[in-house]
Amino acid sequence: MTDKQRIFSGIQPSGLATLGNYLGAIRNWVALQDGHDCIYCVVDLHAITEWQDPAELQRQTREMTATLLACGIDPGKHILFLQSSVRAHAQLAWIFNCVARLGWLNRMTQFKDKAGKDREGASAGLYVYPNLMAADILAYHATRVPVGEDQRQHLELANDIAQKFNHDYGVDFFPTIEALITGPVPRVMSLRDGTKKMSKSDPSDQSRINLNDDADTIALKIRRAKTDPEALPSEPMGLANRPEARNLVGIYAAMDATDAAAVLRQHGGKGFGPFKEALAALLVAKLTPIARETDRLLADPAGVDAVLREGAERAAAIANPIVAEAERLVGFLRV
Ligand code: AQP
Repeated sequence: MTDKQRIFSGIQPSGLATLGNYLGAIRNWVALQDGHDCIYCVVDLHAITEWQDPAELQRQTREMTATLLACGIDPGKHILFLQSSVRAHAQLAWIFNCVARLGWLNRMTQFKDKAGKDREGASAGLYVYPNLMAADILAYHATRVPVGEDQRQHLELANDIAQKFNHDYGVDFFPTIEALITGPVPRVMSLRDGTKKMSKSDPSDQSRINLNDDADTIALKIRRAKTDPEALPSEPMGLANRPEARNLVGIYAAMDATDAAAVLRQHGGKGFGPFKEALAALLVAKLTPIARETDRLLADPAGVDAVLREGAERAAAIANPIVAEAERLVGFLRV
């Protein structure tokens, strides 16, 4: 690694990567490889904050890794690894559990969203998830974290933890983290409900485009995507209070590297039928090469595992000394 700014980001193997993960995170991760030292992590410790079938978790972990490689993550120049294989994450997270305040965690909206009405039934891991996320980043002294808009609150909490640690132990040890929230579509919404985020763990497969969907599946999901009875407006202002239309136009614009105004200049005034056809064609053209490459990589699971193994060694070489120093600062006796 060099003295370029260090980037850290992670993705949960809690399902197959979705179009939301791609536009909100992965595409950006690939672009950031120019000009930064990047550490990208498949975060299985985070995934088990909600129960995962063990065999599925293993399968999804390999598949997520292959998808990241197929999208263009370059493990030759950067680091791609599995969170549970670098123990430093869990070790630092414990220290952060003791630094973070309950009041801070109580404000986290993702916990409220994910726990839903059954807060008492949620795992303690889900509650302290942001502390582990802070540890993921700060174990590498990473300063820039590309995430979707929904993760901004967790990054603010990570900075609160870093500051309190520095203050409590009278040091200037952990750096300030900057959220990199970019891309024309900060939040991709469900195809079944334009007010809900597209999620890999949504029970309905029809709610999302998976990066491994084939052409027919993509076309069918887009054809069935919820819309309203009006024609498409000719200007972005006309998308107000039309969450499903706004979402589809936003996806089109992001996939075509343009903006909503340009999409509506071309498709405004018409019904959703022809627009959905054009959107499906665009998604098929951009996503099916990724699915093909993912399949090619998965045909050699040992090759995918080797990428993770080598990545874990390089990640541990950075994180272990930083976490050992944090432990020394806390006052753990090493004999
Ligand atoms: N719908 C989305 N729009 C934009 N960005 C998104 N991200 C996720 N969904 C969208 C971004 O993807 C990155 C990795 O996410 P994650 O795997 O850590 O967990 P998540 O945000 O909880 O994603 P999911 O798909 O909704 O997973 P589940 O269903 O397991 O909870 C993050 O940068 C996230 O912002």
